[in-house]
Amino acid sequence: MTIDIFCDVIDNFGDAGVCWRLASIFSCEHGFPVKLYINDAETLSKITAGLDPKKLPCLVQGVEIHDWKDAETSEPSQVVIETFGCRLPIAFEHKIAAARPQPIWINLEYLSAEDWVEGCHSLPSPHPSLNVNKYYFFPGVTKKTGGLMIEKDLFIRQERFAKDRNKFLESFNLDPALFTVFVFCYPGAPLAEFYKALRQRGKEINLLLPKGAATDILSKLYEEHPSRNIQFGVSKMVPQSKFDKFLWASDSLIIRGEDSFVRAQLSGKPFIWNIYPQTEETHIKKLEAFGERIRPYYGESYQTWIDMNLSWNKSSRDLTCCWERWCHELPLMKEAAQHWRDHLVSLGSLADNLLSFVKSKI
Ligand code: TRH
Repeated sequence: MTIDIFCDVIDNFGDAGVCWRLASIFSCEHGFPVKLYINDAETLSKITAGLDPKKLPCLVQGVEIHDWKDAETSEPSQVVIETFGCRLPIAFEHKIAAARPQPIWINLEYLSAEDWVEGCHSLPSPHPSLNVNKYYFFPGVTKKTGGLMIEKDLFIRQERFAKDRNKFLESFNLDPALFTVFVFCYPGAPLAEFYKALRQRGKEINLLLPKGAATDILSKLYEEHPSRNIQFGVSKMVPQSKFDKFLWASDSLIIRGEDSFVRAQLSGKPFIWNIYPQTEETHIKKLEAFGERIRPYYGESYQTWIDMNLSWNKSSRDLTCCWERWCHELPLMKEAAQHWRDHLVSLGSLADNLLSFVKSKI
């Protein structure tokens, strides 16, 4: 089965991150020939080892990476995956409609825990002018969605990493005996409030941070208000295959967007989601919808989880107070995070669910 994946990078790393993860799973785990058409290989190169964005097309980890414009002169594969409604080149759409057997055309949507997703998942959408259907496939956290991307060896790799954790943290000059928080968030997050909360709590803590705008803001806060109880460990950006190590090494996670949000859930660690900001507080509705999904798994610690997460995504919560409760209830939330992970595993991996769906249409 040959597969085309189309990626239109809007901003940040998540569009490229989700597409690269899917392409890698199809190529490495299933051995399918995969072509990834992308409009911004420069961004992809920041999270992928061995990709020179100036030398396309190229083969990286079994994936054939093309500039988006190559699609104008290419024939469609048996499966075409449009991601996040990125709209394919018109000429390519016509080729899909004309090809026999007709390719299966999928639109892989953004992750959302909102109720409406279940009603739309896997539905066909007839093309307005061509004789072809596009099927909407939704990642999700319930049985009536496509589930989440989970590599087959993910948990074995996480277990193996445990013995290397201390050395990993020491490589960032962090004391592995201290409570460690991984921070990968947007620069607009309440970083000054967070830093104040850490100083007020006064307990020794490691902050593990990838280079970026949010880390620059926190570093500046540290320079202005040095604090002996806070240790900074700053890392350069690493290939996506190594990103999970940040999560596995830490005791609490602050993550963002979509792909790191998923990886945090799969790590089984307590996490705070700095959701991608949207107009009219649409992102708050998404956060609260996700909260309702995890509520049964978090039980009495749910209120602490949602208050902490709301404090990171809107100003109506006292972050210092939420942080105190968060640290106090960490053991409860760690247990809940692991129950939630078990639930996600029970849904099956998105790649397998997508392949089963495709086979049902052939
Ligand atoms: O970078 P993001 O904010 O991407 C966002 C989201 O995808 C959002 O849904 C989308 O609408 C918006 O972009 C346009 O966050 P996300 O989704 O966590 O993607 C980050 C990716 O970068 C993820 O795959 C992990 C990867 N990464 C690395 O591989 N190495 C690194 O060192 C770091 C820091 C990240």
